[in-house]
Amino acid sequence: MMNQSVAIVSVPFGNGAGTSGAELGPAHILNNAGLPLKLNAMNITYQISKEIIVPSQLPPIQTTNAKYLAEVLELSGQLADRVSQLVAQGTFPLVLGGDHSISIGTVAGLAEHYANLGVIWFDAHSDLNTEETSPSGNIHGMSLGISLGRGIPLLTGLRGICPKIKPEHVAIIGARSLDPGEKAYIRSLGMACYTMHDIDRLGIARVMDKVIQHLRQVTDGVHVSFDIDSVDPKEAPGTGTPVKGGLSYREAHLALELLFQSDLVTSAEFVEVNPSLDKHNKTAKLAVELIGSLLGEQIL
Ligand code: 5AB
Ligand code: MN
Ligand code: MN
Ligand code: MN
Repeated sequence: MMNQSVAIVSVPFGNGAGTSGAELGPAHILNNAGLPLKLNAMNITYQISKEIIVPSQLPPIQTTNAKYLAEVLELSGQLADRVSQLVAQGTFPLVLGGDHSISIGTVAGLAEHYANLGVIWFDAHSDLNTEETSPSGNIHGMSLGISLGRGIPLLTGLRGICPKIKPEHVAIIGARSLDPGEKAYIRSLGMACYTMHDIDRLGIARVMDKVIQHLRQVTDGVHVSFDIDSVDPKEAPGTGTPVKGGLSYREAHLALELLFQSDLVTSAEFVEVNPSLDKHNKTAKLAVELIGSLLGEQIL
């Protein structure tokens, strides 16, 4: 049983991604795929927090290679405020994206409460690009790096805490598409990055056991940042940057079931559901099912 009340925050923001549509994710997860019904069936207490107001058409900020920086900056500040308030109120923040750039705000809000925040980053990608290494200029491919203090100072310096998280408190799970600059950065820091190769060899249960055992010793809170593209496109077709060879339906569920059992997780976000690219709302429904597993849904 979840012993905390869940606070759902909708963030209909898609400007951090190269393909539009992720901004429709929260409405589809809540209304079409029925997240409230799932939580009711699980007897989870929850509140639907006021939707974040998404900025648009702000005066541009000059950058070398970061699209919609002004919008991402404004959004991140708002979301950080909200997440920080929700933690202060004792609720469990459940943030619905939106593209993965929103994690910049989520993590900034969490960092005000956790000096040693753990982050489990489920993703086909590592989102560690800078303006210099990014092939696209899309900020959703830079967001984990920004929380680590790498890249655009306006974003890394948000709320006066930099870095928000430490590399030894991060675990990337499901990676299979890394850019050269990201690989070099991961290697140079010796950051935990469980690729699909590692998951094939060890099995997802052993990977999760390692991650949980390590984070239990070194962190004071754990945030799960779940990019739906970590799951194989057969199960999650509705996402902007799909990569074949991802987590199976059962691997994704088992990973989140084990995280529930660990009792370590203090917040979560589910991002990159893109209803415009989806088939029969399959990906939004998958997100609802996965949220169920993370919050303790039992098979028996
Ligand atoms: B996502 C790519 N590495 O930087 C880039 O979906 C893709 O949040 C980033 O993981 C994908 O543009 C960002 C090629
Ligand atoms: Mn991502
Ligand atoms: Mn991704
Ligand atoms: Mn993506």
